[in-house]
Amino acid sequence: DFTPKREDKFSFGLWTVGWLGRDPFGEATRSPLDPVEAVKRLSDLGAWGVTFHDDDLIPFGSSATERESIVSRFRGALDETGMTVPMVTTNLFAHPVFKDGAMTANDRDVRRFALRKVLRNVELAADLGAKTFVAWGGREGAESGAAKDVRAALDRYREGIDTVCSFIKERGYDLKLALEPKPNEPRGDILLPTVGHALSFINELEHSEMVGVNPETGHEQMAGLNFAHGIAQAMWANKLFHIDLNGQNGIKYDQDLRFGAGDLRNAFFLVDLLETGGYQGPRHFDFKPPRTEDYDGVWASAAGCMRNYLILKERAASFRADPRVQEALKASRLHELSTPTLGSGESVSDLLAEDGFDVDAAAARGMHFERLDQLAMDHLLGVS
Ligand code: 3MF
Ligand code: MG
Ligand code: MG
Ligand code: MG
Repeated sequence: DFTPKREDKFSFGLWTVGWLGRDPFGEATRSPLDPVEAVKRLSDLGAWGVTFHDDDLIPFGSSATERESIVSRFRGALDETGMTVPMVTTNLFAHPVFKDGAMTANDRDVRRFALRKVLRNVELAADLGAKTFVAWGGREGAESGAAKDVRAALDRYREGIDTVCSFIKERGYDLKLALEPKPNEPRGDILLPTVGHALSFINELEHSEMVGVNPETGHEQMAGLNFAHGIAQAMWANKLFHIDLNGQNGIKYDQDLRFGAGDLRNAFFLVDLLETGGYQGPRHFDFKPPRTEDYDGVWASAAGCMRNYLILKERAASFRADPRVQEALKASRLHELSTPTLGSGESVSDLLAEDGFDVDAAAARGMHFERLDQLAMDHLLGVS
C-alpha cells in the first residue's frame, strides 16, 4: 500500500500547505494556517519533517520575546508529534527592502542587513537540529541589462556564501548549505539560473565542500531542461544535498503543482534515480495547493505528493525487476557505458594504432531504445 511512513523521509515547507493563494492577479483564497496546526496535520498524514523560512514561523519584525515564545510553542508541536526540522531557509525576497536583491543588491546596506538576517536564521536552524540550510536567491537578478553588473554581483554572492560558511564553521554547527537555482520569477532573470550554473559557482567558493544544491523540479523545467538529468549531474558531483519536488507543465510561470502532476514520465525516471542512486536526504515537497482549494483540498494535495512518490517508487522497482527490462537494457548496451573507453594501462598510441573497426557495421546497429522506453511506459502505466 502507499501509506507514507516516517522512514520515507517526506518533508514539507510551512509555506506550501500554508500558501494562502495570493497571486499577482488575485487575493488570498484561504485563511492563515497556524504553523502548529500544519505540523500536526502533516504528521497525521505520515510526513517526517517540516521546513520553513524564518518569516513563515516568526513574522518579520517580531521582537526577541515574541520570537522566543513562537519558537518554544513550535518546538512543543515537534516534540508532541515527533516531527523533525531537517532544513531551514531564509526569506530574502518578500520584504520590499529586497526588491533589488539581498546578497547581491546594489545597495550595500541592504546586503549587510540580508547577511545579518541569514546569520540569525542559521543560529535558529542549528538550534532546531536542521542539517541543511537552503539559500534561494529569488531577488538576486535583474530586469534590465545595465542595472546589474553580473560579475560584481557574483563576487558579492560568493562573499555572502563564504561568510555564512565561515560563521557555521566558527560556531561548529553541523550544517551544510544548499543553493537553489531558478531561471526567473520573481526577477526577470535570476543569478544561478540552473543546476549547472550553481555547480560551477560552488567550485569558486572558499568552503565548497560544505555547499551543494537544492534543485526544484519546476525550476529546471521552466528553463526547458530535463530535471532527472540535472539531478544526475548533481549526484555525480556529490552535490545533491536536498531536493524540492513538485510538478510543472513545461516552460511557463512557476506552477508548483503537487508532485506527480506535470511531467509524469520525468518524475518516474527521477524517482528511479533517487531510489537507486544512493540519495539519502529528505524527499521534500515545495508545492502550492492551487488557490481553487479549501483546506480539505490542501491536505488532499499534500497527501497526493507523497502517494505519487510512493506509487512511482513501486512502479520504478517493478520496471527494474522485470526480466524483459534486463534483456532490453542489455540489447541497448547500457552496461558498456560503465566500461572505461581506454583499457587499463592502454596508451594513446595503442588507441591510435588500432584498426579493424567496422564503421559501417557499427553505424548500422540499432540501439533498441524504443523497446526499452515502451517497457518503462508499460510499468509507469501499470499494464506490465
Ligand atoms: C521559489 C522557491 C522557494 C524556495 C525556498 C527555499 C518559496 O520558487 O522555490 O520557495 O524553495 O525559498 O527553500
Ligand atoms: Mg519554487
Ligand atoms: Mg523551491
Ligand atoms: Mg516552483
